[in-house]
Amino acid sequence: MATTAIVGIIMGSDSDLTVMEAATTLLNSFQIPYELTVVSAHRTPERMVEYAKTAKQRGLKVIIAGAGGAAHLPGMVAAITSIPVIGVPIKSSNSIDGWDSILSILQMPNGVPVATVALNAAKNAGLLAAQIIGTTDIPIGKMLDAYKVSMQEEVLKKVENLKSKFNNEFDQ
Ligand code: RP5
Repeated sequence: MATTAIVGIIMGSDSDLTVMEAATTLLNSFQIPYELTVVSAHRTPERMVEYAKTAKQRGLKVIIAGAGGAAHLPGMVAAITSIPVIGVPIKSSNSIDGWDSILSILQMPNGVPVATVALNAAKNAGLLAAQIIGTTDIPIGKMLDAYKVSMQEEVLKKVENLKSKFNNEFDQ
C-alpha cells in the first residue's frame, strides 16, 4: 500500500471541514493515503496555483476540492492541473441556498471538467476518488467490489425486515 498521499483534499476554509471530513473517513476505510489542507481560491490565490501546479509531481492521482458560495476553487484547480478534480459544493455561511455553490462548481466550460458531486456529498467524493484509484490499484478495486456487495446485502436485509411487516407480492 502507498504511504505518501495519492489523494489531495482541499477546501476553501476550515469551516468546510465538518462536511469534508466524510471524504477522509471514506478514504481511511479503503486505506488510501491522502493529504488535507485549506486552499482558498480568493484569499490565497498564489497558494492555490502552487498547490495545483505541484500536485502531479508530488504524486497525487486525484484532488477532491470543496468550497461554498462563489465556489471557484475546484474549477480553478482543474484549470491548472491535468489530474482529475472532484468538486464538492458546500452549503456554507455565504451560500444563498447551496445552488450557488453547486452551479459555480458544476457549470464548467468545455475542456475543463470538474466531477461534481451532490451538495455536501463529501462521502461520495471520497468514493469516486477511491474508484478512480481502483481502476489501476487491484487491491483497492477488489475492496470496492466488496463494498458494492455489502451495500446490496444491507438493502436486502431491510427488504426482509419489511417483508415480515407488510405484504409485497414482488418478494413472495
Ligand atoms: C468559501 O467561503 C469557503 O469554501 C467556505 O465554504 C465559505 C465561507 O468561508 P469562511 O468565511 O467560513 O472562512 O470560500
